[in-house]
Parts: sequence; C-alpha cells; structure tokens
Amino acid sequence: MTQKVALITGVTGQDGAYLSELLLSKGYIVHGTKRRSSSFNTERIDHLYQDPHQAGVRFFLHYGEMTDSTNLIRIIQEVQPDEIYNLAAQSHVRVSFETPEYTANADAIGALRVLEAIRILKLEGKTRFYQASTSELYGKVQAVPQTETTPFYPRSPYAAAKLYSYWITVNYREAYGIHASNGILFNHESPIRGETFVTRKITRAVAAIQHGFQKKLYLGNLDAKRDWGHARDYVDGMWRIVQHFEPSDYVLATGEMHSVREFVEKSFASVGRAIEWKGSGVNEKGIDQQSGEVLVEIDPRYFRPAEVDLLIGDPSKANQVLGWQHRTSFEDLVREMVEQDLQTVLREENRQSRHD
Ligand code: NDP
Ligand code: GDR
Repeated sequence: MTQKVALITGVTGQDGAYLSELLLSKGYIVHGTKRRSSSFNTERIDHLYQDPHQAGVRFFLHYGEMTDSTNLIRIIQEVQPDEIYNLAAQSHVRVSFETPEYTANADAIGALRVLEAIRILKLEGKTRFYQASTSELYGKVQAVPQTETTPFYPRSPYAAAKLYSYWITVNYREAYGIHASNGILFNHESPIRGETFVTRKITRAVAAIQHGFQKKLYLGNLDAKRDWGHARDYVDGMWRIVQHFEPSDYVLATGEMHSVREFVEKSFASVGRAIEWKGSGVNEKGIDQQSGEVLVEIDPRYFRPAEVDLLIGDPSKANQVLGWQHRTSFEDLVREMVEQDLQTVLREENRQSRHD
C-alpha cells in the first residue's frame, strides 16, 4: 500500500504537534505549515524534525500563511496531499475582539482559500479536508448539551469567523463533492497548550507559585464553564473523521462540564494547597486555607465584551459512527498539566538565571 500524505496547516500549534505525532506513528508522510517568525516558533515539533538530507524522511515543514492564497495553492500543488487538516487559525477568543478583521481573514477566508486551492488544482476526487470547527459556534447556548443539530449563536469575532469556515466546508462538500468534514471540538488542553488560554495560565501559575517564582494569579471570569478534554484524545477523533467513507460533521467532547473556579481549585489541590474563596465580583479572592496568602485575584482586563457562559458537548454521534471516545479524565488532565509545568517552570527559571 502506498504511504498516505497529509498536510497540516498550523503544525506548530498544540493540535498540530499531537496530530503530527499520531500521523507519523501511523506511517504517514506529514507536511506542515509554519509561519515565518523573528524568533523560533517550532518548540512543540522540534522532537519530530528530521534532517531533510537523510533518506526516508517523513516530516516536512513549509512556510505557510492563511492570508496568502498564492502560498497555499503552491504548497498544496507541491505536496499533493491525500488529507488536509486545516488547523491554522488566530485561535484566541479574547484577542479576536482586538483583531477582528485579521481573525476573519485567517480563520474564515483562510479555510475558503484551502478549499478553493483543492478545486483550482482539481484535487476534489483525491484530497480529503478537515476543518477545525469549534464549540464556540454555540456561544450563547440554545440547548444543553450541544449536539451537531444545536443552533449556533456565535459570541465573538473568532466564533463568527469560524461560523463562516464551518458553513463553507459544508457548502464545498455539497456543491463540489469534496470529502470535507467539520470537527466541532470542545476545549481540549495539554501540557503544550498555549500559555494564554485559561487552563495553561492556571497550571503554569500554580507551578510558579509552588516554586516561589510568582506570588499571585490574576484571572477574569471564574464562573465560565467548559467541557475540557485532552488534545491527544481529540486528534485521534480528527483522524477518524477523515477516514470515514462519508464526510460529515461531528462533535468531539467529554460530556462533562467544570468551571474555571474548579480548575483553579483542582490545580492547587494537586500541589497540596486548598483554596478558599472570599469576597465577590471583582473583589473576590482565592486564599490559601493554611497560610492565608492571597493566591488568586480578579483582573477585569480578562473579562470579554461578550462571554460564553457554559459549554457541554454530547459526542454520541462520534462515539457511535467513529467509535471515538475521550480517554483522559478531567482530574488526570489537570494533574498531567500541573506536573509538567512544575518541571517546565523550573527549567525556564534556570535558563533565565544563567543569562542574568
Ligand atoms: P494554536 O493557537 O495552538 O495553534 C494555531 C496554529 O495556527 C499555530 O501553528 C499558529 O502559528 C497557526 N497560525 C495562526 N495564524 C496563522 C496564519 N495567519 N497563517 C498561518 N498559520 C497561522 O491552536 P490549537 O492547536 O489549540 O487549535 C488548532 C485549531 O483548532 C485552531 O483552528 C483552533 O481555532 C481550533 N480549535 C481549538 C480548540 C482547542 O480547545 N484547542 C477547540 C476547537 C477548535 P504560530 O505557532 O506561529 O502562532
Ligand atoms: P476559550 O478558552 O475562550 O474557551 O477558547 P480560554 O481558555 O481562553 O477561556 C476559557 C474561559 O475562561 C475564562 N477566563 C479566562 N480566559 C483566559 N484566556 N484568561 C484568563 O485570565 C481568564 N479568566 C477567566 C474565559 O472568559 C472563558 O470563559 C478556546 C480556544 O482554544 C478556541 O480556539 C477554541 O475554539 C475554544 O477553546 C473551544
């Protein structure tokens, strides 16, 4: 059997790294796009790098930019992929309120550019397409739990852009017969999650506080509730979606919901600290029950102009059709992230002090 060739846009992100590992372990040739940056941005995939001068290389990087059609067409022409996983995006909801036009360009029109490239290059019959859709589409939720048929109600420029990319994926499937699918993925995290998303921000802070490098953690809305899973489990779901003979749209979620507040409590608990909450609103504080130290405070800068209060997904379709289910519990996810950050924070501090 010939080796399958996959192209992953946004390979340097959290999901790009886990998906590359998965596809390489399945024998794929993997091409990924990274952005030109003034500093190194390949930390998550450096362990996968292979010297292109050697024989049998199966992992390749290309400079890719979602706002540049010519670039995307050229890469897809060169690579002739059997599968494209479109993961590249400006993925931060809060940031999308500050860069709405850029977010629409990269996240909405970016997906269109890839789909059009498939048509322009006449790859409709060869190349399967996966779009990284999101639970943020449900926004102001219309039903609990959310399924593939729950109406969307986006609450941010990010979600509105992803609404376009969701529907253009459906449209290109129906109009041109492209094997194009959406994974409607609920929040998924890991020790390599971006540091500005709330889970990683919390676990890094807990580790830094535990090592004595930091005193406090400032957060926004503690009462937001999310359905948090592990990225490793979710990239397996992406792959299963693309393998199925019939393209379709699937929710990937755990079916469990927890608040940011609970995430904070569990993270501190994993280093043996119990948090007690005192005060309310912006004056609420998280206090170490034993020492009385204030460890968590509210900074209204982290509030969003419009918030998504709660998300909880029903992954029954993925479970029944694809045999997919999440494997990592909420407790294990928090523990793994804190344990890793205890080491990461220490390593970074040591590196820093060598430069002082
Ligand atoms: P990350 O933010 O970790 O990774 C995003 C990737 O996209 C990075 O490689 C980034 O490059 C790249 N990128 C950003 N903008 C551009 C651009 N203009 N051109 C080319 N590349 C670009 O996201 P995740 O890995 O967490 O998520 C992957 C995808 O899944 C995203 O589309 C996200 O919106 C979506 N999603 C994520 C969920 C989650 O919980 N993680 C849930 C549902 C959907 P660089 O490294 O240089 O920044
Ligand atoms: P989200 O993730 O917006 O769900 O998008 P994020 O971790 O940023 O926020 C989750 C919830 O936590 C609240 N929150 C804070 N968030 C951040 N980032 N920083 C804080 O200090 C803070 N304090 C409280 C937020 O208000 C929010 O309610 C993620 C991204 O990966 C998207 O790309 C993806 O589509 C969705 O998950 C599913």
